[in-house]
Amino acid sequence: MTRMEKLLQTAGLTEQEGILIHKPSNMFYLSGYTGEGLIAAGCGFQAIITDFRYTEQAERQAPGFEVLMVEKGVSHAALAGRLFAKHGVRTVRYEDDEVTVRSFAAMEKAIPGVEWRSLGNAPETIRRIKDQHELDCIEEACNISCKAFDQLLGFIKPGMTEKQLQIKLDFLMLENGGDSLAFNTIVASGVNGSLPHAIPSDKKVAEGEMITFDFGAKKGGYCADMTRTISLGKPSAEMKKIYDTVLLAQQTCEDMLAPGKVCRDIDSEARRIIDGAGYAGRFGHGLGHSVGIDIHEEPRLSQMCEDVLEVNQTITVEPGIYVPGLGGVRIENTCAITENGGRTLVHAQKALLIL
Ligand SMILES: [Mn+2]
Repeated sequence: MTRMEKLLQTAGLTEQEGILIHKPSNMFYLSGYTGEGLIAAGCGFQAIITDFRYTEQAERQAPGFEVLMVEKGVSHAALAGRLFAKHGVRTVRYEDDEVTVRSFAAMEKAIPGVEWRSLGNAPETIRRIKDQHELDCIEEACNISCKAFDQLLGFIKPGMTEKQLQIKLDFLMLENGGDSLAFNTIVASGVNGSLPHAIPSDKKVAEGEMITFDFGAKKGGYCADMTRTISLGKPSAEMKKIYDTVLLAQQTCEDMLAPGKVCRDIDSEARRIIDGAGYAGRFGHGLGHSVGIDIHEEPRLSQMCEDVLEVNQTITVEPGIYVPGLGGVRIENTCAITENGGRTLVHAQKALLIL
């Protein structure tokens, strides 16, 4: 069964219903196409609607899809409307979490006389379970990221700026085979470590400081996500205690990963360890999230998520402690759920590295 057929099945599509896909990550997942435009599909038909710049690319990337090119005065939606009319579509299911109010108004005008219904999370539901090719891409992206980080370690010296370290790490990820970056690299040194999503700055890294790196390469359309905190010289007793606590929470929760485990319970365990060490309120984000074409996918390891882990899902385990005025520590692995438990795809050292 193709991914598109699986989607039609998951969405429970009837013969009178059609689907519009606007979200780039869903378009890529369903067709392999990475350009602009949209997918219009239904029972017995599937088309990519795009403009002159991408028609040849769409034909190459998405064999099996009809490629329709917009012309002057005929919009993407109008072309979809013609296709739907030809196949007797009366209800259009669309991504109401992606289409803006303005483009929805334009779609209603261009495709008159049909009923509009949400597609819900049908594509994202299928995307939760990764196939072998997807797992291989994510693992390769993680391997590239680890290799880049290993090479970065020999480069880090007191007096360098966070920005210099970010540029070097980004370069190394691309040099080691990354197609692009999964997200903007975070480098946070010393007191900046208390900002979970710090932007690399011109601050110089200094002896006695910890430095947190949160980064990932993208390979074959799939993301890696990893975080390591290292110490430049001997850390203070307080920062060492924070590191040991985060490491214990990370390892304990990674060891808990298994099919059937409730996401919230794993997040609770990290909170129990961190709160118990005296850092209640200093771990203000979820423990983790799934990773795939997008850097943040479902399910999440958080207090809000009662989903149960399943085989061939990916999940990050990334506890942190953030103390304003002092600093912070986060340690993160991307893992795959197997029948036997969690399998980390990130093999960089987790024990405190003192440079
Ligand atoms: Mn993450």
